[in-house]
Amino acid sequence: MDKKIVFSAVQPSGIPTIGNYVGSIKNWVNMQDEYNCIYSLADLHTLTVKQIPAELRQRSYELLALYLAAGLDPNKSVIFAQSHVPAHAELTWILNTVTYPGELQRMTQFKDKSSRHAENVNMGLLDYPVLMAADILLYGTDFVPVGADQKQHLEITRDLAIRFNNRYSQTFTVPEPLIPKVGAKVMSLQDPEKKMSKSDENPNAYISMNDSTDDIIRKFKRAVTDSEACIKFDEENKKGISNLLTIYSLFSGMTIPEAEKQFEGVGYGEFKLAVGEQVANVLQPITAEKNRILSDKAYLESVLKDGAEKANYLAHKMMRKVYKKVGLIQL
Ligand code: AQP
Repeated sequence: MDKKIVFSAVQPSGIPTIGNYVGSIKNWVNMQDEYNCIYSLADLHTLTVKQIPAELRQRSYELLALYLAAGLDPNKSVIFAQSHVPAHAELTWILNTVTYPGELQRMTQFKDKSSRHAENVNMGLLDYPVLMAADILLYGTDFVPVGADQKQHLEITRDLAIRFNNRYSQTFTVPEPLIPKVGAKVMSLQDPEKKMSKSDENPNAYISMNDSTDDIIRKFKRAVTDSEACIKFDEENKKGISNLLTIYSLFSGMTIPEAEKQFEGVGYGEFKLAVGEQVANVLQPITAEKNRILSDKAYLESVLKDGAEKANYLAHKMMRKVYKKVGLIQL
């Protein structure tokens, strides 16, 4: 039987956080043998928020180096930049013709980002989910490993696929999200009501995949918790501590009950230090490997070139089918 297809992407909108890592990239690595995996740098999506061009370019190399350091293998998976495959923008246009503005205006991310970037509420920000739907549908994707924040965008992707198929006959596979049971939503260290985001204005709110051991430990020491002095998982009443327990469990391989047991009777200060040290121990070799790969631009560009070739081949095939279905002349 043919392997199922997996697609996912991260935006080079900042240095990825441990949220991006455990919510998505880490899980991608384990899927490479079982599935045909296609992993992208969502650089076109990143333009929906104002960027400094030179920084965006550098962060794109950084993100690619991180993919490789984390264990993505260009011999097993297609790894490419979205902007190197014009079909992503082409399919977005076609899907726009079956999308209603009201359904985009209702998206939580759109509401959140337009309030955070009130000076730049652009069409791209509104259309973000349609470009994401195009990313996914172009490759006949079966599964999309993402964090919980992207669930709503996956739902609209499914709606658009079904709507297009109903109007023009069966064309797109309707994809399923794969959301991890633990780590689907790592919360901010400064406001545990909010998810951890790489573009947060306050660098103490997130642990980036570039942070030094000292930074990591300092940020965990400052993490907002509560005054109860009891290390117990309770997402309703103890959001900060529950978030730290989740992070500890993800980086130590322990279950949450095992971690609770380990820290029974321990003070918050000691607990936060242990979480920081554990995270730093896991990140340190990945960061070192990322920096090593990053110094070899020629290698990074060869990976992108090879990935773009493979992705363009697949995407072009789908676009021919789509253009035919909607009634455009094929030459
Ligand atoms: N806090 C999180 N916990 C678990 N998973 C997360 N993801 C993001 N934040 C968390 C997952 O990471 C993948 C890539 O996300 P993205 O770069 O496409 O955009 P995003 O979801 O908007 O992530 P950020 O970090 O919040 O970026 P900015 O700050 O630029 O908006 C997705 O699978 C996402 O679910």
